[in-house]
Amino acid sequence: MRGAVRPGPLQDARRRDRPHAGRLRPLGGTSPLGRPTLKVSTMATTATGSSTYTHDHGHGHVDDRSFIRKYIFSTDHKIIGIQFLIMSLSFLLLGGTLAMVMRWQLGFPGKPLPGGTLLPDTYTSNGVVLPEFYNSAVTMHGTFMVFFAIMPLLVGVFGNYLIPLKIGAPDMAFPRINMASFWTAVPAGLLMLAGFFVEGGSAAAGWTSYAPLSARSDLTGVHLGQIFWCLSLIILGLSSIMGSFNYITTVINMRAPGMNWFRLPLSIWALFVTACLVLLAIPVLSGAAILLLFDQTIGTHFFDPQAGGQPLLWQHLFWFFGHPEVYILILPGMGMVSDIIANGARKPIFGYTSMVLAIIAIGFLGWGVWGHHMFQSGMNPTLGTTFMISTLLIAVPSAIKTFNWLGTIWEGNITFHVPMLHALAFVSMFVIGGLSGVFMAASPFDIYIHDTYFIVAHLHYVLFGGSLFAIFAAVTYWYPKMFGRMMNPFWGKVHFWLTLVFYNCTFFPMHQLGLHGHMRRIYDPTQYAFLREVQPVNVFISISAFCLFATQFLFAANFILSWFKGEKAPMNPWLDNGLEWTVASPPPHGNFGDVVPTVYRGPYEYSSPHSDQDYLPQNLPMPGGMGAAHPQPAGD
Ligand code: HEM
Ligand SMILES: [Cu+2]
Repeated sequence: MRGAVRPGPLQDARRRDRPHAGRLRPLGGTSPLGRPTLKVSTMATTATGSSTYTHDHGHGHVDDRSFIRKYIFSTDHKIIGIQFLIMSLSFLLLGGTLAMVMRWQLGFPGKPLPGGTLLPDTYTSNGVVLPEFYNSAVTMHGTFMVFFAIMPLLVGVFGNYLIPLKIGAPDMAFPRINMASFWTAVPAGLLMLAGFFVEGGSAAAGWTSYAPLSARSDLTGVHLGQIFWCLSLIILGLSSIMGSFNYITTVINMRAPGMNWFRLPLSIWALFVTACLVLLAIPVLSGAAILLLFDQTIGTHFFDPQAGGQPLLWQHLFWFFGHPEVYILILPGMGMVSDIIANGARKPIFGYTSMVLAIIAIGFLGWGVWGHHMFQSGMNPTLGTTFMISTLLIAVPSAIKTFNWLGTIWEGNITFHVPMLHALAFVSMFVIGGLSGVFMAASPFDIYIHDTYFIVAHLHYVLFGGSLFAIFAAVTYWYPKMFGRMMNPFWGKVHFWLTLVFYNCTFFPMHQLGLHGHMRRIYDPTQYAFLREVQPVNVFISISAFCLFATQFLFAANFILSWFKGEKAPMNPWLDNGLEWTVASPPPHGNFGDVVPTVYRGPYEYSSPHSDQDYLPQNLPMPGGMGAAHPQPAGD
């Protein structure tokens, strides 16, 4: 039976080991953890096979870092990951609250917002949301969600937490730069937030900040807020760049012996390719934001047509960054979901190599499709067709991944634990979002639905149904490792099912609104005769959205209460093969102690015929060489 599940050799069986794990040489007096050698200077030098690394605070010794160095200005990748988690979940809550303001206005235009009278007069009048505040809510919802919630949740949290643990490294290659990356993201977020408290209010030109609206304050009445938007994203860009080259260096240089490229978990592959995309895409946004900032402050006219500037230049720059950005927002989710689905199905991931190639292909193709956001900008139709074809091409690797996920669960011995439920929802919702993406990629169709609610439906199917479900899957999966306690599975399931239902009730009808011509950014749909007949749909969406928002407090409560009161987590609650599950929950500072783990196989050995259990950890040597994937494991 097991033989039938996997007749061929393992995917990594014929690959050579990597005997010399090249590590960054520790600089004089500084440990690989980036901290100068402290009082406890037991320079334990461990030799495992041919790899060595020095590690200053020996294990079994007291961790004598002060509270501030341990939890605030920590260089430990695990603490930084948790800091990013708390920061981005807070921004997620803020972004969600702004969405509720928008949904109130769209569902019940002209009715006073509950609690609206508490807001300043520049936001509401007798509790009714003012158009200026509506624009600001739309803009800041998108901005906070994309830049300060989803992106740091995927890249900041899981890049930090998982990369060193999963590749068998004590920390990131540059722990201090890693710390700087977090402490640069915080002021960027606060600066963005500050927009709400200055004269003229926050940025209000949409998360895409199209010029000339964003460049000229006489058009929107927002001056400082728009400047803050640019400055904040420039600062956040520095944070992302520091984080991503750290990840890239760590994955290239600090893999444990035997952890060759084709034994890397798909989550690490995805985070690696994502880091490359971040490193190349974010500077484009920073450059564009600097030009926009000049237009706003020192009188240049890069984007102002009245003064000879080019508004389309902004669109090109923004989307040349923006499309790779949407893959930054989905690839880590795809990677982590792959790990979770293999675990939940108790089967090796189907088509590991094609999964890796698909991630790389998406990474490359993502650079050549930005024009699909600009079909309606008056571009030459020949160019539009080129972008249409390149966009259709990118659906191929996405489809390969989907089929491989289906192949993985096919005839699996599925455990429907909470992370698995979220991971399966990710796949299903991503299929819907991907399909509407393929529709929109066809320029004749896109010309019809561009700038309508159809786009809003698509982007929420990929970003909420995709990225956010992947985040829920990953948070619930790695929570026991992060905090040493389990989240409550019953309330986890309640949260999952309610979220799935209300989410679909909220976003699916938006397709219908879009086809009806409902514009994407309008203050009051009832002002248009042709939209009055679909107003009940808006009401339905708004009520569903309120329920969806309320459901998230179940997650918040489960998250916070489990932190203090949850059942104590064992070392390996999900019976997973990854290296992070071979250390305590939570892992000690320095992760693996003095022993560098040696890796003998890939991470997906579930239901292995070579093991009595139904899983086979990556670092477990095979006694007697029986059925070992590698007769000559590295480090032997
Ligand atoms: C199968 C793959 C995909 C295809 C073919 C596709 C195609 C498209 C197209 C053609 C548009 C522009 C529509 C218009 O404005 O008229 C669009 C918009 C958008 N897509 Fe996708 N997409 C795909 C996957 C994704 C993914 C994975 C994400 C993010 C996780 C994403 C996020 C977005 C966002 C945020 C927008 C709206 C941008 C805006 O504010 O105007 N898409 N997509
Ligand atoms: Cu795009």
